Amino acid sequence: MNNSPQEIYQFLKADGDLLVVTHFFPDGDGIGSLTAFSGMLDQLEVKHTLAIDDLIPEKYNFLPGFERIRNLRVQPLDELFGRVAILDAGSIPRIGQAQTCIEPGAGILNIDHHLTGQYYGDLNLIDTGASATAEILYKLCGEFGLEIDQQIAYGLYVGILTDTGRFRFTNTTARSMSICGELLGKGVNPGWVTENIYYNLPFELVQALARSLLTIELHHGGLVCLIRLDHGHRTDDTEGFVEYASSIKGVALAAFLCEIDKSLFKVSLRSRSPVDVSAVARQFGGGGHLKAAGFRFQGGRAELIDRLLKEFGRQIEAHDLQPGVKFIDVAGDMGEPREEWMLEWSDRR
Ligand SMILES: [Mn+2]
Repeated sequence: MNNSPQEIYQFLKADGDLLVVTHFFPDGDGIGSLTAFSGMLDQLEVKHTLAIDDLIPEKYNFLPGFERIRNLRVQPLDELFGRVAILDAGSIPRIGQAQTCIEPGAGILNIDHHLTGQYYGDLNLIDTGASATAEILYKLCGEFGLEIDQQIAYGLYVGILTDTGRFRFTNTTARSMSICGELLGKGVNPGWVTENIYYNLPFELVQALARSLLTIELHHGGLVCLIRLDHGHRTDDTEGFVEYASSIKGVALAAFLCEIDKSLFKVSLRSRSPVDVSAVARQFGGGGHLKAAGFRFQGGRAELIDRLLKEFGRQIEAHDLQPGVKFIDVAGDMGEPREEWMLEWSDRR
């Protein structure tokens, strides 16, 4: 189903401007892949435009090439493109309004690593074993014989760093780490990257986290932990809030209830047990992966919590989870990357 590097090369080298996009709620892999790919296209002398239909988090503005990414909500494009490369997006609707910049019958190149990724492109390069889309681009650099310059190196490093949750999710492999080691050799300063992405938080974000932490509560004998961010507080960039709930000793199931508008919730679920939270999310019209999923809910907070706790209760019973039992066998996690840690659906994205 995948196209060869030669076919992709020919597609890229064809005539006409190329539009390069990633998904809305862009994350480090989407943004880093965009800037790295842009560096690759520069070396190939391909004229291109980088665009995202969403706000682009400022914390990534240290990336070489970042300034070339166009936020379509601020600067719409009135041009139609006959060629499009879509990076790190499992389906076309994930690129939002960028779809309106695609000419009918345009050639689409799809490069992605999501397990749920669809082969929607005219050309596809999907590798679900890759920790990040950036990892696929790294391989492509080698196949095209490109030099990994600073812009490419920083973009690829940020993609892998963020999609592996700073090398701690189970999609962290020997391969992803050795690629990052090589990228350090190309001039990436890991301290500088970490400083920008993780230690440069807006004060308001930490205030929101403080408010959120005050809502934390345990249910079902300590097996379930809920955390909220209520309406009126800053709601963007709450990625990671759910982890305060899921990282508590003894917690098997965690949920972060973010009220993004009056009576509209974005809910993130995590499982540290055999419970498949994507099945829970599906009950509410959402989806995701075994260990990380999410959904949107329109309605009152009390109703949401009530329904969620009932559903968690059913799962606890079905799997016979007992308080105080450690569910995750870390030693058994070695080896192949596990798709469920690709947090694609739930928070970002
Ligand atoms: Mn990704």
